[in-house]
Parts: sequence; structure tokens; C-alpha cells
Amino acid sequence: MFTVTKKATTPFEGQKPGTSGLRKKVTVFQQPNYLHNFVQSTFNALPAEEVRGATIVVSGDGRYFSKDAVQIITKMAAANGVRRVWVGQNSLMSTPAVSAVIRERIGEDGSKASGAFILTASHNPGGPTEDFGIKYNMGNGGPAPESVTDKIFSNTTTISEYLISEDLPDVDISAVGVSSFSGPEGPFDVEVFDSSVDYIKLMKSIFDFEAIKKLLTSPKFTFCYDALHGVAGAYAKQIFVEELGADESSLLNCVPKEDFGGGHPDPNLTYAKELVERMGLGKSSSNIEPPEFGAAADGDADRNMILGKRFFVTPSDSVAIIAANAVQSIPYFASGLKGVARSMPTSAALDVVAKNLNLKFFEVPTGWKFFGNLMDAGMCSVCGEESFGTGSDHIREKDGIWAVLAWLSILAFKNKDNLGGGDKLVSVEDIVRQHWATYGRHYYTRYDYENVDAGAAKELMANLVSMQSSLSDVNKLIKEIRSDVSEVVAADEFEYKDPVDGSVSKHQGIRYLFGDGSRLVFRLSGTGSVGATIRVYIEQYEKDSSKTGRDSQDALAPLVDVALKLSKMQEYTGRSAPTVIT
Ligand code: VG1
Ligand code: CO
Repeated sequence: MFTVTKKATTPFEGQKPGTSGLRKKVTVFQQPNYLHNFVQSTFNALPAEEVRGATIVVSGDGRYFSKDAVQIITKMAAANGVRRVWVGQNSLMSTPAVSAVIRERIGEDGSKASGAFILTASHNPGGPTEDFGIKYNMGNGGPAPESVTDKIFSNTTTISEYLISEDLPDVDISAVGVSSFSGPEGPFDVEVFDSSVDYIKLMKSIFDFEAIKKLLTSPKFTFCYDALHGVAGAYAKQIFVEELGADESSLLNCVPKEDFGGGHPDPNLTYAKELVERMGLGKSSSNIEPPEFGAAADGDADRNMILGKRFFVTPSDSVAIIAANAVQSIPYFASGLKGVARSMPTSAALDVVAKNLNLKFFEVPTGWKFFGNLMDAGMCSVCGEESFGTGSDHIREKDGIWAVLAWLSILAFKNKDNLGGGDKLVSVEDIVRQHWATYGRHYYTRYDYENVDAGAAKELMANLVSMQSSLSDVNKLIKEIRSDVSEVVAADEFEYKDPVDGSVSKHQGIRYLFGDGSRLVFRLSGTGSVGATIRVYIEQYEKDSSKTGRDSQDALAPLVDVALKLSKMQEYTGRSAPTVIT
């Protein structure tokens, strides 16, 4: 029988969960008691019945330190009276799969999970000198709301002891099966399982796999999926190759690795280099014909990048296009959409679709946790963020593989009559251009300045806020910078009142709104682990269908100029160029 020990500890500074949990360097997490303090603070923030006697999930993207963390959290769960811990084989479970497991999985004895520790730093690099992360998801499958994360943080500042069962043996997480133990309060089980079973079942209940299979096995269609060595690889082979008949050679980097093969597991044009080359968007001019469709995922597989042949789909367009086509193409949505939502910095492409289709529409702060309340209340079916996050109310996280299946469904629907004959396929690019012709185009780009001095970043933001008090001064400045840019008509810091529970979130990004519908948004990232990251979001709407075919960076050049000079980017940060442009 295992025992329970009470260990004395002292608080660590800076354990405040950010946009999506606590993310720090692995070396920070490896300090004695660091992880323990955060886990105990989380247990203490939850209602007793969600800990004592409960079933919780512990898993993640498999990054370095995950295996150690699983053992530590399991021993602490046992000591805190948890009845059962569910672990993905080899500690692997994508963030969307965790959400699905919380919502859908029923254990052999009828048990259901009340929440999950997700071990991931998402799109941040992994390895002994890189990042680790942890976040807690609730019984609805979604990230803990601010009320809970605030309580976790406040607990971390006063913690003096934690509970752990040190004599509970390490569990072999490489093999599927249940290990049963007995403790002072009765039995304690650890069940290791392969979450792809639950996840694939859910995907099959949403999409028409037969229709997608016809597309993927058509000799006219070619496909490529890059997991960037993240956890998506654990699902990709089964879904795309075994279920849907894609060729095995269409999978790139689909073996999950603790350090993501040394790469940056962020699916964008900068970091998904291999895929970008293969899709004909790279610098090398290969004469191999690129595939019709390409996609990539981030470390924990909740993000997606969608590419056509030599064509990039912006995430803001992607969610708008999925929303516009969902009812016809995806069985799950056949009876209509309950509403749609986007994060504030995401372009207004979705707004135009909502207006045209007469759908309820919501604009929420950055981060997935704000979508969950709307979905739980039956107000939102499809949502997305500019940061390569797209999803629906099938779970309460964004879902990278879901987004790929959504796009394949749209392609399958549009091509259902021309897969066999000599007709040309409707391509990803055709779909996007058609969408722009119908709804207009939102030119969009994001500039990221990573790892800048935190003090300088704060000052830059404070200056942008203080300038908002005089728009006439702002407009004078803008006229000096670029006379071809329209006037700022409103400027504020975005504030969100949750329509379901009335909670208010302030300081969610600095906005400058222009007369012609253009927008500049400035935010500090809440997911980095060192220094500060400044994000600048630049958007311009073009309704005239004869002008929607321009190069995006060309079209946005005047606004970019204004954004950088107005914010005095170089003056404050010393940077003459951003780290990443998406
Ligand atoms: C970033 C993105 C945000 C996203 C968050 C989590 O946050 O901007 O849209 O929800 O990452 O994504 P921030 O605060 O750094 O801008 V990730 O894939 O955890 O999965
Ligand atoms: Co992620």
C-alpha cells in the first residue's frame, strides 16, 4: 500500500498561467518543487469533488520532460485522493484529443474524466534547453477559465506544502493497460491507452470519410501533411493513410520527437520549411509538381496551416471559408450553424460571412478559453484565430486535424462530380479566390518581434495607449507618414464582456480602427517563456473584386509603414525587422 507524504515548500515567482497555461524553460520546471507547486496549486483551486474520487487525464505533446512530469503528477494525484489517472501511451495525446477524451471517453467501469493536465508548450520548441508547459482543462474539455487560472496563480504565491505518494511505483506508460494500487483511501488506478481510438471515432461522427477517401484516392488529387515531429504524427498515419487511403509518402515529419527534431513546431511559412518547399512556395525552384493540398500542425496538434499548390491560405480566411461552406460539405453541420466567433485580432473575413448568412457572431479576446462558454451555451459552432487555430463545438479546443478534414470535405464536395473524368479539379486557390469575389478580401499580415526587452515592450505599449487620447494628433502623424492611408476613427484597448457569464476581461489588445475598415492591433504575447514578444496585426478590407488579387505584403505596405512608425518600433526595441511575418 502506498502512503501519502506532506512536503514543505515555498512559492516560486512567476507561475501565472498565460494565454494557454504556464510555459517556461525545461530547466525552470526541473527545479525541485517547481512543477509540484503548480500542480498542488491547481488541485487546491478545483472544487473538491473534481479531485477526490475523480478521474483525471494527464498527457501532452510528448516534449522533453513530459515523461518525468507524468510520473510526478500521478504520484501527486494519488496523494490528493484522485481515484483514476488516464494517460496516453508514451504520454502522447494531442490537445484536441485530450478535449475529446474528457468529453467522450467512458472507462470500463463507467468512469468519466473531470479534467486534464495537458503537458505542452504548443508551438514553442522542445528539448532540454527549450520549453515545457502545463495547463489545466475542465470538465467541458476546454481550458480553465480566468476565474480558475487566477485562483491557481494566487495559490502559487502562498503555497507552503504539497501532497505526494513517493512510494507509488513509476507506471510503465509505454504499454497499454491498467495498473491498480491501493492507498490509504482505497484503490487508485492508472490506465494507459491509445487516444487515437476515441479521436478517430469522433472525427468519423463529424465528417463523411467515404467522400474524403474518394478525393484522397483519386489519381488527380495529391496531398501532403507535415506534423513537424509533433504529436499530430501519432494520429496522421491512422487517419490519412489507413482510414482515408492517402499514400504513406504524403506524410512528412510524422514521428513524434521529444525535441521536434530540433525544429520550431509552429505551422507557418517560416517554420514549416520542408512543407513550404514541397508546396512550391519556397525559394528553391524545383521542377517537381507540388501537391494539390498541403497542411501542417504544431507541437500539440491544435494548430493548422492550410496550403494549396503554390498558394497560402491565411488562417483568418480559412475559418471564414469553412464557415461559408460547412453546411453543404460537413455532415455534422448539416442542420445549420449556431453562430460563429473569432478572436479580436483575427481578420473580419468571418464577420462578412456571418452577416451574409445571417449568423450570430462574436468577437472574443485572444486564446481559446473564451470560445468555450459560447459553445457550452449553444451559441457558436465554428470559430478561429489568426494564429493558425480553427475549430468547432465538437470539442473545446482548436483542432488541427479537424481543420484539415474540414478543408478536404469542402474540396471533396466541390469536386464530387469531376474526380473521375477529364475535368480540372477545383483547387484550394480557386475556392479562396471565389470566396474573395463573393465576400471581398481582407488583406492581412502579422509581424512578431520575439524576445525583445520586456521593459521596452511595455513602454511601447504604454505609448500606444496614451496616444489614443488624441486622435487628431494621431491622424496628423499618420498623414506625415503616409498620405494614402485613411483616418483613424476610433482607438481603444479591447475589453470583452462574456455574454454568458458576464465576466469582463480588460486590456486585451490595443486597437486603431480606420475609416475604411482597416485595423491595426498591438498585443504582447502571453505564451512566450523569455523576454517579451510584441505582435502587430495589420488588416485592410478590399471589396472591389477587381482588386482582390494583389500580393498581400504589397497591398499592406502603407499600413505596415504606419504601424511601425506610429508605434516607434525600432526606437523602443532596436529591431529593424520582425522575427516572423505571417
Ligand atoms: C498565441 C496566439 C493565440 C493562441 C495561443 C495559444 O497566444 O496568439 O491566438 O490562442 O498562442 O496557441 P499569444 O498570447 O502568444 O499571442 V497554442 O497553439 O498554445 O496552442
Ligand atoms: Co498548440
